[in-house]
Amino acid sequence: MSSKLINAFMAGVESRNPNEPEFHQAVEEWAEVIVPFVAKNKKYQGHGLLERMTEPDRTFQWRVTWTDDKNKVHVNRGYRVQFNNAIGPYKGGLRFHPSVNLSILKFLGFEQIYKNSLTTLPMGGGKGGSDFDPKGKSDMEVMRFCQAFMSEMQKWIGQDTDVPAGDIGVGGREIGYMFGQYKKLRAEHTGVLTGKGRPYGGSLIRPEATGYGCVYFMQEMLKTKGDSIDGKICVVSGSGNVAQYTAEKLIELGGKVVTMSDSSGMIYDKAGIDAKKLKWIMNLKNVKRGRIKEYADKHKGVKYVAKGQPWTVKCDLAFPSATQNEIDAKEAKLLVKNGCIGVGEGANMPTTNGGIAVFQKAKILYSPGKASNAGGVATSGLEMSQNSLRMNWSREEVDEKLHGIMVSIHETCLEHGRVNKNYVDYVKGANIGGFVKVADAMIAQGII
Ligand code: NDP
Ligand code: 2IT
Repeated sequence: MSSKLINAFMAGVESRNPNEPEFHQAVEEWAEVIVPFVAKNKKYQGHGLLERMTEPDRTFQWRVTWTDDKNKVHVNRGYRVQFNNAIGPYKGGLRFHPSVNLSILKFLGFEQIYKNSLTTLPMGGGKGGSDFDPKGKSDMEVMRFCQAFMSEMQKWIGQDTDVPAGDIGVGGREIGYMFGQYKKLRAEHTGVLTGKGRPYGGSLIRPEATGYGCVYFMQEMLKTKGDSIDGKICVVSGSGNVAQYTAEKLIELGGKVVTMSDSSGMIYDKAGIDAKKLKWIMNLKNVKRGRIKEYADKHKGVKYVAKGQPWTVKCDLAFPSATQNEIDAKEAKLLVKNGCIGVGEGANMPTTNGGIAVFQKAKILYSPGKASNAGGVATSGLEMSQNSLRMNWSREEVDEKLHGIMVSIHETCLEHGRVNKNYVDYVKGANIGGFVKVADAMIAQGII
């Protein structure tokens, strides 16, 4: 019965949104839990909730024209998907990557609705970005692109309307340039973006938050088994913002991080990437904007595998922290076979639905990104609070709040996802936990 309802619902989503495979995938993972949940709960029937929840409130697409250092004219596409503002202003990152298209931004915006709901803070869901590739561009080229992008986007965002932040290819540098352009055009200094630099309204711990939060969530999952991070061999993918701070917190808690990667390949450091080596990586990636291969050239006993992924390496814990669909069923099976007991998703949708099924069948600790990587947007919410209060909180205060939020998300997952004494279905827990608040708000606000 359930599978008939799910298939009928998915057929509708697919026919209304042709050629959007990533969006279909994200909705399917959610629908497998939510369609049966709604079938059992009369309260959520008869409001067209699921159809409304899978249709963005509105989507903007525009031309971004900019000139490079040689005065050559370039044209890119800009997007902002304002998906759902039932519980607060639209909130979610901007991704600058050549692969960006509407399907990818709709999947990200859709997941953001439920992630933001799980944080306990009043934030709706949105996402945006561009097919612009910041790699290999000078600072001035990135600045001109960001200014051109914001010149158009500023029409639709605002501190009480829609508050973008970073994602792949958008970090402190890009947020700074976009904030400057917004401020110039609107003549207002407000918290319209998060992930800002500290001197102009940014929050301490925001750069660290996604990675730290993901590790805090893994700590909670391990606690349900009476276990901890200490002594665990950890594989991390990616070497950007999320990967770096995931590695930092793991090392601090006694984990041994043996891999990192980028889109060209992966490094395997059997001795472990310690705090000093991680600092070197942070300088390589954030200041020099180099490639992870250079780590293997510089450090002894390190293997570099071109096009390689960390999932072939024997580990206790895996932290996919690069991009979507990094782990499919084959890779998930390999991780399980090699003894992996926990997977914490720092990235958004890094595991395919086939891969998730493998983890669930093996009954290992597996949490979807919408729960485990929510620390980033949660701390963005804390940045918004500080901006509204016109105050700055200390590092300790923000970190404590972030930690408390991750513990609370975990509790929500237990409340809705506990199957028996020994097993928690975090996919079920996160999806239902995120859904109820948004659904209740939508029902209360009428058919709009
Ligand atoms: P960054 O741009 O800082 O880093 C991205 C990393 O992933 C880089 O190492 C990059 O390698 C690698 N990568 C990107 N695309 C691909 C690809 N197609 N194949 C292989 N590797 C790839 O981004 P973030 O660290 O911010 O984001 C990483 C993930 O975390 C994303 O899924 C993002 O949506 C998610 N996330 C981010 C949050 C945040 O606060 N920043 C919050 C929650 C989730 P290369 O340099 O070669 O491109
Ligand atoms: O996917 C995400 O949660 C983010 N990229 C962070 C969004 C935000 O608004 O901080």
